[in-house]
Amino acid sequence: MLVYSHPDHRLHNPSEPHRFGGVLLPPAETAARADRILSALASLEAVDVVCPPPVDEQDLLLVHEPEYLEFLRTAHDRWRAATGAPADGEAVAYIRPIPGLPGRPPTHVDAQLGIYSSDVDPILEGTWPAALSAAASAVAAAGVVHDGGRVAYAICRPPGHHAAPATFGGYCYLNNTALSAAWLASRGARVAIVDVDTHHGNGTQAVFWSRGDVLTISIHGDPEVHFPFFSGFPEERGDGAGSGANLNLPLPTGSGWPAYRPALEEAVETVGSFGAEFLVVALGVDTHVTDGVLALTDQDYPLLGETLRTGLPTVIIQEGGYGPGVLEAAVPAVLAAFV
Ligand code: Q9C
Ligand code: ZN
Repeated sequence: MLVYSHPDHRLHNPSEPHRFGGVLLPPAETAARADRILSALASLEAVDVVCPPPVDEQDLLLVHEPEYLEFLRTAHDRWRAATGAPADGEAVAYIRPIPGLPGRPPTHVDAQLGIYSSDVDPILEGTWPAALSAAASAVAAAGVVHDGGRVAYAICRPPGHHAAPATFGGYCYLNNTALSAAWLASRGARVAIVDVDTHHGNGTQAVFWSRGDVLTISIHGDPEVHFPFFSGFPEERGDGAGSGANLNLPLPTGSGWPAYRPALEEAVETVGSFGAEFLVVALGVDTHVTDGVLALTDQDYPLLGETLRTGLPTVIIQEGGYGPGVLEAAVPAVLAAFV
């Protein structure tokens, strides 16, 4: 199996703790995650790890607003110039507009951080090149299946599925999953996305909300009580040409394989009835019981990989998965079962 990984991911390695649930927590989405996946892949046969070529700006524009891309590219430099922060400083939003109040589009980088982020994620000096490197892996993997390959896996980090056309959040800056699907769709294909990360793929839903050529399905922990809270409910079905082409399958907190499996089977059936020609899997393994949202265990991931084997050419994009041992066990298990 062809696996894409780019060393520039290390340029985004946040270290500043943030307050969650009343305590300061160190960042969970760190450079070590990709290393952990790479060394775990050594247990698989016939794995070819390659570095992707750079991604074209035109391909990023299939998903993201030009102003947003320009902001991501320049934000850290502008933030340093405006604040005197050091090169290793982490720029984080601390102000957002009051809904309904008139105002002007902000020009100061501190205000723009509040416009272009939905969360408290930082922008580091290397965030832009790292995000570009993940997008490059996602688009290269799409190219493989477009050219007749059966499967390709992209070790994307930072992850992508919480990034919308013009916002970053949930550790995500460029939506790698959406870029891979949009690239295939731009070649005229019908594409389905099945997002098995434990959090709703809100950014991906936003990207394709009004499009009928890309089906988006997300299985996730109940957004009433879990990140990203504001979306992921079953009544969100898409709009206009995209009406009916978005499917959310939230599950109660603590759901294990017995509840997960029917949802995954419904997802796979929906991919079939949509008439998809390609499948893009947003592979988060934060569904593991140790991550506290859903409750899959090591033995469930081979079944998950098997169920995702639809016969369609498939791109697998890495999303979440953090806890000790989880990436190491779950990612090779899914890939081995899929192949
Ligand atoms: N206890 C992905 O899995 N939650 N993003 C912070 C910490 C943020 C997850 C709460 C969850 C983002 C790609
Ligand atoms: Zn997640």
